[in-house]
Amino acid sequence: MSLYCTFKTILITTLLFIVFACDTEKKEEGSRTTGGETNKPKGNANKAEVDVPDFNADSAYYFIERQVALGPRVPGTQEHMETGNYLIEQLEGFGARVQVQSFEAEAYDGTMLPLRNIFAAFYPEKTRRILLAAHWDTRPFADKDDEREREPIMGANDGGSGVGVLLEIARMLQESEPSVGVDIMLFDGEDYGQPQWDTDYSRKGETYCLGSQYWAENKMPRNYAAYYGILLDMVGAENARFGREYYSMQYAPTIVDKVWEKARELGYGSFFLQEQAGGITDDHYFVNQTGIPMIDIIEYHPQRDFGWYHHTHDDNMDIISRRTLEAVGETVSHVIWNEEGSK
Ligand code: AHN
Ligand code: ZN
Repeated sequence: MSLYCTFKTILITTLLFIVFACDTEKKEEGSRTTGGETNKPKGNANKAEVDVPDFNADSAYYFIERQVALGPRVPGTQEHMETGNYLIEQLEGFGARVQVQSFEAEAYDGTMLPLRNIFAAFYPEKTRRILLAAHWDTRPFADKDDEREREPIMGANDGGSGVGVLLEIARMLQESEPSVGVDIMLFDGEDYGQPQWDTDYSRKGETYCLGSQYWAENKMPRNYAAYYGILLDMVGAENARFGREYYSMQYAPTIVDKVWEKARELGYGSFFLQEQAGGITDDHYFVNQTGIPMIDIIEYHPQRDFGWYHHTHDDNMDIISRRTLEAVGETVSHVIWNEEGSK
């Protein structure tokens, strides 16, 4: 009798062990295929969440490569024109309703620039909407470099990365419908600001963010409103650090908290710093002036300023990291797909 019991106990223990071992193996397999060298708590911490489609960092990387391959996207050039056409085509291909705002804006030096803000609506019938944005133009000069300062930069990170992440999210939106509606705005003319060698400070107004400044004065669609917005700027460099940017904290502190908390939950707390960083006059500043609370996820370190490559020729594909793209893309998509729609 007691021998039988002991045998039974051993048998049950063995069976339980086998089941447990198989289960562990499955989980490890899962995290290996999704994270590579990473060890994030995927699949358990988020089980209570809705089904969030997978953000594919390889795909985002590829969308950056495509832009960079077209050349510097400097307003007024053939490369700029072709890239704009490429982006419109991609967004339409992902099922968005695309509207283009074409206009001319005066640069710091008086040059008239032909610009296009590209607006793509996903699930336009939904009333509660989130606005995602990035700038698609690149800087005409490398004024922080010590050579070829007057030649345009590649802008793999500054311009390319935000757009790359948003094109990947556009692909996911076609595949999987979230509860909220999503709009993607690609602003033009963000990076044509007065270069460092030009010391004429008599000019009035902000010389960066020409596209978002125009849009803030001429909304398209008319009376456009969103529940909140997220701007992505320089979100692809290796070892990027995102401080809590000052204007984001002024205009949309609860959105900053929501996004930073989601990043921490997903295991990306080392990218999204708890510290506050200074204010950046970026596209979100002008969107905020129109009453839409928008945050900026921007590589801007509380102590170290922008990334070391900023506005130099080092801003090319070599500094782009799939791990950073994944940290930002996965965080933003988890926020979106967990957002409740209007009742
Ligand atoms: C300023 O430099 C004040 N604003 C532009 C921020 C920026 C430049 N983002 C990307 N490039
Ligand atoms: Zn820039």
